[in-house]
Amino acid sequence: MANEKSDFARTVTSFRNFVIQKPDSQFPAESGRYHLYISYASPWASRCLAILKLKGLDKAISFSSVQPLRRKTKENDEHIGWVFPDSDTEVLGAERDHLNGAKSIRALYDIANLNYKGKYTVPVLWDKKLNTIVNNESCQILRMFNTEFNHVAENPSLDLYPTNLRAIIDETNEWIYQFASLFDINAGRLYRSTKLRPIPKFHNLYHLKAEVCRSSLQLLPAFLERCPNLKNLILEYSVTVYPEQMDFTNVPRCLISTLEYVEIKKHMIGDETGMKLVNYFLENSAILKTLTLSFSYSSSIELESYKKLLTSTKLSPKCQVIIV
Ligand SMILES: N[C@@H](CCC(=O)N[C@@H](CS)C(=O)NCC(=O)O)C(=O)O
Repeated sequence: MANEKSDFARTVTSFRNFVIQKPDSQFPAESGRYHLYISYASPWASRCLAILKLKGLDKAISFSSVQPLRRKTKENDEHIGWVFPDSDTEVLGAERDHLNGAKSIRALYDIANLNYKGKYTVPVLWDKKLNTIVNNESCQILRMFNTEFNHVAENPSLDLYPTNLRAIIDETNEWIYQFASLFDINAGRLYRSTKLRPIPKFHNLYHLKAEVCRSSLQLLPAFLERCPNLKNLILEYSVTVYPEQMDFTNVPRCLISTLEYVEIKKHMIGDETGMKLVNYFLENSAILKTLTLSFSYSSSIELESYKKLLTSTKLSPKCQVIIV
């Protein structure tokens, strides 16, 4: 047995317990026992709320949201994180923490484990009985909501993780994590990961708004190839790539058969990449109806060169170029 003095406090970086439908388990699936803390500004937390609603678990599992903007969580350090408002009326959709009286999500993690050393993230699935965090990983919370609360769900037969689709759901989920970390952590990761594994196919993706950076711009044709039904594309970019680094010889299927609207929002002055991108869409999109270009800043010379596009050759004869 470990000696109390030498036994060091292990650091905790995540909570990965499972609610299961067994009355004698540590976290049994009981109605009214669990609370989901979310932020409407978090996609990970919002997907848990979506499943809670779709399964009809509103009466069985309560939920509340923090304020949408993160703020300082303690006087004596610089940490910025999710905070609760001081009243239920000051921020639309956000409420005070009626369960624990916490001022921040960080304070909830402190209640659950003072040795916690990870990030203070949402979603958090909270056990009101044991006063602790059950799980803070959205993907696992989704699985619990899908299967473990069916005896109290209004839509118990709705299976959002059916056996025949599990492989593709898991693959897409994995990819979305990598894609999200492109913006959060490291742009190179997505680029590398697409070299290791194929990009999943997004059959039902009709509208896409993407902020592109250096490596994701290089990946654009390969990504569009996996969106066979894309109709509407908005691209916003604020970095420039050497035009010769962009290989736009590949023409994805959506350009030939479904893409009707493209909008390019550009925040750079005098870069050739933007022009190359615009030409790529004009020369290769067979049924394009409108290509809109908007600039944050632009020189008059540059604007003139873009205006030439109004009369240049387009694959789609009906395509209108709009410069705003
Ligand atoms: N693996 C987690 C990621 C959750 C996550 O990163 N949440 C973000 C909001 S989208 C967060 O709460 N970040 C707080 C912070 O970084 O301080 C999940 O999917 O549940």
